[in-house]
Amino acid sequence: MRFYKVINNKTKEVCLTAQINETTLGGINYKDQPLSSIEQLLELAGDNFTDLDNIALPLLNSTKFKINLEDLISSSKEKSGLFRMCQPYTPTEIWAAGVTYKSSELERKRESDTPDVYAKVYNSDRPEIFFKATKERSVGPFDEIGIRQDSSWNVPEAELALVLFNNEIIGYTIGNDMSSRSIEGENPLYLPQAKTYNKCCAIGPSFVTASSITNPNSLNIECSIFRKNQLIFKDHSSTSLMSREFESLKEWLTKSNSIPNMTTFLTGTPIIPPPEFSLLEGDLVRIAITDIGILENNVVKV
Ligand code: DO4
Ligand code: MG
Repeated sequence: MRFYKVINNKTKEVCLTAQINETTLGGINYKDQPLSSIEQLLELAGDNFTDLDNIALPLLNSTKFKINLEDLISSSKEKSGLFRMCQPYTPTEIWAAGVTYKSSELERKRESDTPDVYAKVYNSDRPEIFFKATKERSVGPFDEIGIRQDSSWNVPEAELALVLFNNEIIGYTIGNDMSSRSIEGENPLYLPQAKTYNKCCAIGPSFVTASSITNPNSLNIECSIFRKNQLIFKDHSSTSLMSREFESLKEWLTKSNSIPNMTTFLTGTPIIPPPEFSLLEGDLVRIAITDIGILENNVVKV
């Protein structure tokens, strides 16, 4: 099942919805009250937290609240209308893995004065894992994402993100691991500054349960960038090209490291714009992943 969180702009009420069919979302009600979050649904699920679809289905059947997905996308984008979507849940901590695709390894080696560290990590058992963002540094669909004032070379990174609960992968979303290539390229020890700053990560638009994605290893990832309404970059790839297993990444993240429920784990990017490309303020980044949707954000300097 694919879940979205919807806010009523007037009353500020938040409602958890799930996709009923191609075009329609329905609110999830429990005892005639609307649920406001996936976290509430997980609480209801108790030990059956991996079975969210079956728990949500009867709660969805009795729904009175229905909204057209395209209308919700338009009103969220244009910041008009009664409803808008927001982050599908609260990402308590955001972590990320890097150099998990050959394309990423090749690009890091190109940008760096110390290329061998990237070749080593690509070929090692232990993956590169870094703390990416607190929830306060992350944004949702149609929010602004940041590029740093002190960075001259900035890119989005389109990534499949795992959502973890009780150390298990309970679902997926899209993550944009915004990155400064000039800062990271100067010295790999600057990685935390290249990766973590205000508005450095976008999450959304939906939370999709693990059981409703039959094969997370064959999802298409597409990234497009628009400047003044013109498409200036577009590329696509697939999670099938990843060099590591999602379960294994999760095992490495959780070794000697307790993570809170709803930790979100970005799994690395297969798409990197060419070296001459850098994001500018006002650009629009659109990331699409099969079965999850489209995550769209405008770029601002932070
Ligand atoms: O080593 C730098 C980070 C790599 C990364 O974020 C990625 O491959 O997605
Ligand atoms: Mg990345």
